[in-house]
Order: sequence, then C-alpha cells, then structure tokens
Amino acid sequence: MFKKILIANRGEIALRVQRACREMGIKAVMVYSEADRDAKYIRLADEAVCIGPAPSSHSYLSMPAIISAAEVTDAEAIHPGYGFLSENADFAERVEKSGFTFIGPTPESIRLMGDKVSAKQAMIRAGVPCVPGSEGALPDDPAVIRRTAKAIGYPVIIKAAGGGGGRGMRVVHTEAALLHAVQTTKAEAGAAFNNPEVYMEKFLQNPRHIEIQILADQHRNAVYLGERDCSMQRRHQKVIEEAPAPGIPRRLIEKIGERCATACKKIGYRGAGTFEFLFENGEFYFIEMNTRVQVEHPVTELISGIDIVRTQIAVAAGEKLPFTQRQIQLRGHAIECRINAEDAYKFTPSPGRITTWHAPGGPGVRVDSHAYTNYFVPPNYDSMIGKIIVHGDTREQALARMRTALAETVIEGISTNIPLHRELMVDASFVSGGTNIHYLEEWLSQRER
Ligand code: MV4
Repeated sequence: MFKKILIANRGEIALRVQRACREMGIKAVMVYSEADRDAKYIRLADEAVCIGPAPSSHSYLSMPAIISAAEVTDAEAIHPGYGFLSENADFAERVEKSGFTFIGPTPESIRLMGDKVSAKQAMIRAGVPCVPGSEGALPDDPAVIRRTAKAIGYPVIIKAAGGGGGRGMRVVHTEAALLHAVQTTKAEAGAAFNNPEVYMEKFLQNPRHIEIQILADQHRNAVYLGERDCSMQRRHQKVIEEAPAPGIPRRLIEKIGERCATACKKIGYRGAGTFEFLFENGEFYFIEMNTRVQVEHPVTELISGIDIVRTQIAVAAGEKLPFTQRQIQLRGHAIECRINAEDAYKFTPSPGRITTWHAPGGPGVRVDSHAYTNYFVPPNYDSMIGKIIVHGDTREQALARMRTALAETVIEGISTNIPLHRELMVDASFVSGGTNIHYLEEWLSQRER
C-alpha cells in the first residue's frame, strides 16, 4: 500500500480523501491555494504545500505546481478528487510519466470517455444501450445530416463530442432549424473544446437522470453498486441525489448494472466510475461516463456499506476488489442535499465568513463538509460547502431524517440553500418520488415569492 498520497483538490472532497488516507494509515499531503491557506483541513494534514494564488487556473489546475508538490514531498500517488484535473487525460499521463500513480483510470480510459463520440461507440460495442442517434460524429454533407435527423425523428439534440455535463448542446425541433443548429454548435464546440465534432441523438423529453456506480480493479474484476437518482437539478447542477431510484424495478437495475460491469471489463477500466443514463418509459439510455469519484458518492456508500474512496486507493495500489458482485448487498435508502453558499431562491453566490456552523447529527446522519464556525468561504470556487447525507431503512425514514437534520442545521453569516431543501423535503411530488430532470426548474419557476 502507498505510504503517502497527495490530494490534488480542495474543500469537502479534499477532507473526504484525507479521512480515507488516515483510516488506511497513509500520510496525506494537501495542496492549497492562497485562498485556502487557513482552512482547518490544511492544518489537519500531515504535510501541506501552497501551489499558487486563489484563481484555480494558477493553483488547482496547474499541473506543474501539483506534480512539483508531489516531488518535493515524496508522495507516491495523486488523488484528483472531482472537478479540476480529475478527468484530464493529459494530467493523468503526466502524473504517471513523472513516476507517480494516478488514483483513477488510465489516461486512455479518461480520453476514451472524455470524447463523447468515442465513449458512445465503445458502449455500443460493449453492449450498453445508448440513445438512438448518429453513428459517430456528423459529417459535413447537409443531405446526410438531414437524412440522419429524419431517420431518428424530431426532436433531435446536437451535442459536442468534447462537451458533457450539459455544455455544448442544442435541441432541434424542425428540419428548417437543423443545419443552422449544427453549424452553431460546431462553431461553439470548436471554440470551447478545441474540437468541432458534434453528434446527434433523439431528444428525450421527460427523462430521469439515473446513474450506475461501478468499481473495477486492475485484474479485470468489476462490480456495480446500484444506482443513484440525480434528477433533482438546476442548470445541470445536481441539488439532491438519492439511492436507490424510487420506483425502478430491481431487475431492470440488475440488468443495466451487469451491462456496465461487463463493459468495464471489456474496456479494461480501473477505479471508480459512473455510467450516466437517461431513463424514460422503463428504458435506460447511456449518455456519458464519468471517470472520477462523484460529489454524490456518499449515498451509494451508505446503502452499500462500501467505502468508495478507500476502494479507489486500494485498486490504484494494485489490490483486487475485496468483494464480488454477490457479496454486495444494498440496504435501505439514502438521500443527499448539497449545501451551497448561495441565495436559496435567487442562486446568487454568497461567499464570506460563516459566523455560526451547527451541523446536524443522530442516527443515519452524515455531514461531509470542511466548513466550521469562523470558516471563510472564498469567492473563487464552486459554491458547494458541504453535503448532508441521511440513511434510513425506507425512503420515508430517510426523508424524515433529512427533515430533522435540516431543521437542526444552523448556518449564519452567509446565505445557503438550506431553506430550499427544507421546502423540497415536504414537496408532495418529491415526496412521492420519481420526478424527472425538469421538475426542480419548473417548481422554482412556479414558486410564488
Ligand atoms: C439529453 C437530454 C435529452 N435527450 N440527451 C444534459 C447533461 C448531459 N449530461 C446530457 N444532458 C441531456 N442529454 C438526449 N438525447 C437531456 C439532457 C438534459 C439533462 C440530463 C440529465 C440531467 C439534467 C438534464 C437537464 C437538461 C437536459
């Protein structure tokens, strides 16, 4: 096992990975920007290295700064967390070429999944069901583009190969709008991702966002840890996640989960990963794969009893998965509320000093956060300052525990979205379960203020 790992991230996930290291008897090297200098998780570290000024482009996104920090501290491996450089294949490659282990998949896997056209082609070959669409990238020939859309049937969606997570896509409802939409999306994709390739899919109007968590080792073993429902989102930012997904029959989850695990074995995937699906009318359609640990991984940890971060580290060190698919038992229901430093309904960022931080507790309540009383939320980064995650025997119990946890939570000095979560936890449709990806935005637009 590694003796020392460098954690190339900040905030709650940096603390989460640090905790896994401590539990495994591994020394943790934290890197930090000048804006994060005084954070408590930096003081808790075995070693800490300042990697630059507040802007992430000069700190958490600086490959030379991070690799030098690993060199001077003699770390053996680098955990990228989520966001920042976590899905950057060039970073993974430079980490490995510098003699460190990248705690994640190979650069080849990251590259394959980073290009959404090659990801989809790999999944079709591996037997994972995808949204009906163009075979690969769209050609330039207008006649072929028109014919492709006609065959798929309107509405269609044009997506950038280099996009993902909602960036670089355009819905087209009529043939009259088609060619202009393709041209515009191509131009934007070329500018934003340095890759003008686009592809076409049938546009699904009211799907749910269901994702499958997988874990794979370097010995071609792969398992799935069930699904998460991440449909409660606003502008492609998830707000609430839960596991299992309400109302989806277990046999469907088992069928798609097996397909994902088999696909991992076929492509030689290693580490943690997430297969994102749209789910509509009882069918799963693959859209993207995330090659990192995700913000919402704790809901899966709570229902599976498996420590995903610990397993990432173990398999990166070459260990075999310590469980088989048959040994994985999912139990109960988990819900996560992301706590953001922002106005609860206007969503404007609210950085600044937290004057009171009173976290909830009790049975089945987990708080993943680096914040505390007197913590200063820097204005330079994502507004998420932590997560409240609850577990119960049933969804009803998990909801009751989340309501209690939110009622106990006191955060003063900045605005947070806690009031929004309190309202959603008693909303009739959310409480019934199974709302689609548009529900939250529609709820917000109809909500009277
Ligand atoms: C779609 C779609 C409907 N049909 N693809 C948005 C994020 C990116 N991961 C893929 N996205 C979508 N792809 C087809 N063929 C609708 C979305 C979408 C969405 C997906 C998941 C969660 C929230 C969403 C919000 C708007 C649109």
